[in-house]
Amino acid sequence: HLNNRLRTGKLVRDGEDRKPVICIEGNIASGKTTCLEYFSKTSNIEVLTEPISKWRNVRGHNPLALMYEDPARWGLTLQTYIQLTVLDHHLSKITAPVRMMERSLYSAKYIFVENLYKSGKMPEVDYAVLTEWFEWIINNISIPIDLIVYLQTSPQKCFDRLKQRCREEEKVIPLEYLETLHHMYEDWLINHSSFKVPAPVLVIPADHDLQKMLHQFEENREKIFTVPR
Ligand code: DCP
Repeated sequence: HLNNRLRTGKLVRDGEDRKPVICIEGNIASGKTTCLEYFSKTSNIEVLTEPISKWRNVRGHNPLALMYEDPARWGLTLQTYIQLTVLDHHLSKITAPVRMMERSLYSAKYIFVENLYKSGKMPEVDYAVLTEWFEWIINNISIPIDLIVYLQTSPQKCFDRLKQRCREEEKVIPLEYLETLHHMYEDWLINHSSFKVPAPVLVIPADHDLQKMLHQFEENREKIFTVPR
């Protein structure tokens, strides 16, 4: 989709039209998919959910399961592939007046890759290679994001939901893993104490039951869709 260099020198999407892009961020099982589904049913927007099916099956392999089995061996494999599939989403042509997507290239790096490295589960050379890739991408390709909607949860709530949904690969996830990811999200999007935040952040408390969550999404509709560009 890339055929063009703008004045910034960065590659841009083919037929770049600068429609608003909203990224839904939050811990594992924070309810991102529910949020995307709600807005896809009630508005004229394009919704891109995470390509998790690809992460579970790339030419017959399951890098997501491998990563949970042995993060030190397979973390790089999974995260390289995630970076590719998420970049592909960022660069695909927007098919409605607004795009809403699950997570972003930024959280893949600033939360998941950083966590693997900082927790001693990713060798330094793997981290260095992923970081070189990430920095090349953000320095050379335009990845516009206009708003981050942060579904703010407690790690315990995510843990409960994780148990309920019972995804095979995720059975090994302990509460501590969700606590670490939570603190990394908070440092990034709330405390502004880790990495650059690429867009304004709207926080939605997301520990509530489904009915209350849908109500809150509706209450925030105006704020979400009148995002300035
Ligand atoms: N994952 C990962 N590294 C990333 C992104 C995701 O290891 N860079 C893993 C974490 C989960 C799985 O992929 O095991 C899916 O994660 P998400 O939280 O993105 O998707 P959910 O389905 O959990 O989101 P939600 O329940 O909020 O809809």
